[in-house]
Order: sequence, then structure tokens, then C-alpha cells
Amino acid sequence: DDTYTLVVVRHGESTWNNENRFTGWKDVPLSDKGQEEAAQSGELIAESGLTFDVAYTSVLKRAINTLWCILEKTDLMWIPVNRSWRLNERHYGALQGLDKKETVAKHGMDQVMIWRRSYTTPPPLLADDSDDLPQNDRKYAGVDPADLPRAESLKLTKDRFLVEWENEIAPAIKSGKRILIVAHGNTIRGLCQHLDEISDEDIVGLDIPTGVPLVFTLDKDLKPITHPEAIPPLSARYLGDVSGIRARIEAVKAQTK
Ligand code: DG2
Repeated sequence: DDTYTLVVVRHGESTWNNENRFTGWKDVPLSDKGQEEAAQSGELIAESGLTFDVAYTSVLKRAINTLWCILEKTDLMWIPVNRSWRLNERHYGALQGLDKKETVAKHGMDQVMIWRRSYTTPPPLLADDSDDLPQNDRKYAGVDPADLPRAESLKLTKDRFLVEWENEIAPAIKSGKRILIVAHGNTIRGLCQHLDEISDEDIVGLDIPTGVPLVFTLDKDLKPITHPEAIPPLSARYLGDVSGIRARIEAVKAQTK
């Protein structure tokens, strides 16, 4: 078999997903339900017989903790784990911490959907005196300050993620390593757009469910091979039961409804 398998998982529900608050780089934990989702995704991966040589995640605890749950369920706690800010969620700028529905009430649905889903328009910038500036956070001490955002569009998120993809992850896949990525809604949207060549118009409609493994089959050149059970525009299939997955996708959409 000369194909590669890549497994990508969005972290389980966080406390702020549950509270409908814009999160971005705010480092909030998994909710109890999110812990369960993470463990279930690990069980699904274990049952499917998939295994990994290396894992990649962000520097945010909701993703790291999800990865830990998966590694525990798959008995892979020993494998190397790479944490990078480049896998972080999109920086949600001045929206971070705000209630998504209250933001709709204040700015209107059209504006909020542009901030949440448009490809190129970033949310409003974090203020100069914000306590949340990444340059004041020890987590990002090793990062070139010029790379640290104050708000990101999907395009900016995708571009900084793809640096890690091109330099680290894609070469690891091509060397034959079996890779698990645990990341966030918008970094995964960026990766899907890149792999499946989804248009800037169609990416607006793609929502990623929490805690569901997404399994890509890639050819030698890392071009995706469409799975018969894939839900367009994705080439990959989700593991698990279809109605549960649809419910979680609807929950993402419902955050501003
Ligand atoms: C969510 C995504 O990020 O929100 O930052 O609020 O994947 O880390 O829970 P995640 C956030 P939407 O873009 O879907 O509103």
C-alpha cells in the first residue's frame, strides 16, 4: 500500500465552547463533556486499529488534554509529541471572551459570520493595552514577536499553520511516520482547505465537530484520495456514528443562531 493515513481531531468541547464564548488563544480547559468526547475519540481510533508514530498539537490545554486522552486510549502515551503555537486556534482578537450570541445582537449576524467564517477578514484587533497580548505570555517567549498576531482571519491562520505543515508535518508523513494532529476548529478548516483544495467561497460552510477523528488517505504527493463515505467538500471520513457527528456540526453552527 503506497498511501499514507493522517488522522486529525478537533479538541473536545471546551468550557467556552459550552458557554458560546469566542475563545481563540484564551487557554480554557475541556468541559466534562469535552473530556468524554476526547476519550470516545480515542476509543474509536483504538477500535479502528489506527496507530501513530508522532503527534502534533497546539500549546493550548484543550487540544493537549484531548491528545492525552487519545494517547491513553490507544496505549501510545510514549510517542513523541510536538507542541507548536502554529497549530493554535485562530486568534480571535478583541472578540476573545465575548458571548457569541450577544455579539450577534450587538453587531448583527452578517458581521459576526464574516468574523467567524470569512476567509480574509480578521476579527477586530486586540487592544494595545490588552492583558492578552501574546508577547506578554511566557508560552510564546521563543516566538519571533513579528509572527505573533493580534487577530487572525482564516487565511492568516492557515498561512502560519502551513509553515509547520510544510517544514515538519508533511516531511514526517513522507518519511513513513504515522501522524496524529490534535488541533482547533479553524486550524483544521485551514488544513482541510489546503488538502482538499476547497474554494474560498465553499470553506465558509465547513464546520468541524469537536472530538471526532477525521481520517485522510493521502497519495505519495500528499494529494487526498476521496473516501466513499466522505461528506463533501471533504475527502476524509469521520470515525463514529453519522447522526452524532451531524449533531456536533450543528452545535458549532448553532453557537450564533
Ligand atoms: C473556537 C472556534 O475555537 O470558534 O475560538 O471560539 O476550536 O478552539 O473551540 P476552538 C473559538 P468558531 O470560529 O467556530 O466560532
